Amino acid sequence: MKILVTGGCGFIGSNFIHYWFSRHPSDIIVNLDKLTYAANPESLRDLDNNPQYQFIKGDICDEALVDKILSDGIELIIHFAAESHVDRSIDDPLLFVKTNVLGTYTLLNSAKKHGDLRFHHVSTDEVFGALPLDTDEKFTEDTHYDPRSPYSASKASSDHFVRSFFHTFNLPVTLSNCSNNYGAFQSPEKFIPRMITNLMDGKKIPVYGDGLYVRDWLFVEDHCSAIEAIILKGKIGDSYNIGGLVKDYSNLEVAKTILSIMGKTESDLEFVADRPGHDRRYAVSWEKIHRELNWSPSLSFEEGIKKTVAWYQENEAWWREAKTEAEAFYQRLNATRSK
Ligand code: NAD
Ligand code: TDX
Repeated sequence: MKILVTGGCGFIGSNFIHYWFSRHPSDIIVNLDKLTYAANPESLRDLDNNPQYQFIKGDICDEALVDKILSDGIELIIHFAAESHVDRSIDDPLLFVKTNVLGTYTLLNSAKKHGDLRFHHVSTDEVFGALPLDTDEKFTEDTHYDPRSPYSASKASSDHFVRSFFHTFNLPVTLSNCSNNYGAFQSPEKFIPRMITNLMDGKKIPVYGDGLYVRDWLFVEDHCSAIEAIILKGKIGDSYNIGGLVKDYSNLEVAKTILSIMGKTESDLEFVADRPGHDRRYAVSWEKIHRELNWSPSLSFEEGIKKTVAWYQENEAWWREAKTEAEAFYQRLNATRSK
């Protein structure tokens, strides 16, 4: 099978390409990536001499380029490319509209011209809004959309476009809405790698607000196996929620776990200004994908976080440059937040 992966030089896309080749080595993967600040081509350096792999630098909003790629035998699109950082969406919402909404539309429209092309859209649990802290409630596939940041609004809009192309034009689509991923190759601007790399640099962990925010942590390789299950066995037109093997951990608890693994103390925590519109709690029910496709997450948070800390400790060359860029962004952001 010949597959187009968009955003394959980002965190989840690069993990997915490694995962897919390990399981389907005779498939061909074409990776279309604009190489924004979030990309790191080093994540896929090991594929340089793999004849089954092709990299194309380009923008998913470039319709002529997408048309050309799709006309060359692509049978399946797995769409990861996006602006993905909530803090950046507060800083520059229009960029999120362009890439996440217009970019997804461009891919859909081009796919429609190429007949029976299968389209899998990778989305987020953030489209469902926020849950209160004091309930066991979880997001299901039937939860109403209630996006609250420019990032989640742009992803929600892209989800609606994907479904509209299924209902109106019979494009064979599937969607997945997953929780917060963590693991190797994640940009050091995101919370877990930011904590680890700050501590390695002798700096403190910046905890937004009271730190009592809850995320549903999903090990990235478990996310990849869930996408594989949807591609191989998912029902066309359906959405699947994907979550991790976790209880409700607050950001503060996650920070303390990392402090303990890295032999640090709570004096290395620093409470900083909160994110505007900060969603309080996410929790995802993965009951449907378990029941229908026999998928479950495999790694506990305790195991996954130890593996992740070890990976960042062993791969400083991978993250160093991106760390400098990320902290320059945060310095600029902090100046606006403390006002
Ligand atoms: P990322 O920010 O690490 O990577 C995004 C990649 O997309 C980068 O390589 C970037 O260069 C590329 N890209 C951006 N704009 C592009 C454009 N216009 N054209 C082509 N390529 C472009 O993102 P990620 O964390 O790997 O997330 C991948 C997908 O998963 C996104 O759609 C995101 O919304 C979704 N998601 C992520 C998480 C998470 O925890 N990271 C959770 C739920 C859903
Ligand atoms: O320095 C920090 N301090 C802090 O307390 C950072 C960067 C974050 N946080 C908090 C904010 C969130 O409550 O940690 C939590 C996680 O933050 P992020 O890593 O920025 O992730 P989040 O905003 O939850 O979104 C992520 O998961 C859903 C991804 O970035 C999205 O792409 C995905 O859709």
